[in-house]
Amino acid sequence: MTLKLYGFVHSTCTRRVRTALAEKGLDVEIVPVDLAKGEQKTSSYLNDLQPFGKVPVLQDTETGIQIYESRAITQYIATKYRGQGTDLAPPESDLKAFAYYQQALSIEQSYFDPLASQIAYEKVFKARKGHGETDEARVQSLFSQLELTLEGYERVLSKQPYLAGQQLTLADLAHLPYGAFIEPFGFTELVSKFPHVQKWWEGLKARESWKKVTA
Ligand SMILES: N[C@@H](CCC(=O)N[C@@H](CS)C(=O)NCC(=O)O)C(=O)O
Repeated sequence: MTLKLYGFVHSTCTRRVRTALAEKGLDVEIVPVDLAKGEQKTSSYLNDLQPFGKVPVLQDTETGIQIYESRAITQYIATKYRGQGTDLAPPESDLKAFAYYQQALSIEQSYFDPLASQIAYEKVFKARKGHGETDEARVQSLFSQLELTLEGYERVLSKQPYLAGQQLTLADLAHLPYGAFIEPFGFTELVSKFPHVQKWWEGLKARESWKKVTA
């Protein structure tokens, strides 16, 4: 198989990549990396695959390219397979669309991911890593900050269906793994306060790609 993905199938970042692959209708060989056993911290993994000891990593035997960071991987997939499956990112040559796409990518990484991933850490990963109990006051504070963030999303999404404009892009899909992860801890309720955000969110979750990844 042309594409090999080192990852842990249920990990949020691996799911981000698998969603983009599914949108493109691409098959991938998953090479399991057992995070619980610390396989991502072995010296061969750190030296040969991912210097920071994280998943996922994509190897493309056709181009010889090996790349890590889930968002960079999805951009690579969107660019290499432009014209196949869902178009996930505008080209640089479309100056306006590209500018708004970069803006949307930055929104997700700056305002959404830090809060959602910290909630996931407090509620699940903290205990799993032996770092202690959930700090519920911190979770509440993170959710309050996320509410202010979603107010911004509501302003954007009341004017256009997707974060970058009229078309779905990787910037929208990038929200799925952590958004779905924190749904049971209060995200579903929070989203329901914002009609345009809710429509956008439900639309993302209903995509065949996401259903495939979470099946
Ligand atoms: N920014 C990176 C984050 C990678 C990351 O944090 N991966 C997690 C799984 S979602 C991981 O490998 N955790 C294992 C560890 O930190 O030891 C990306 O998007 O790929």
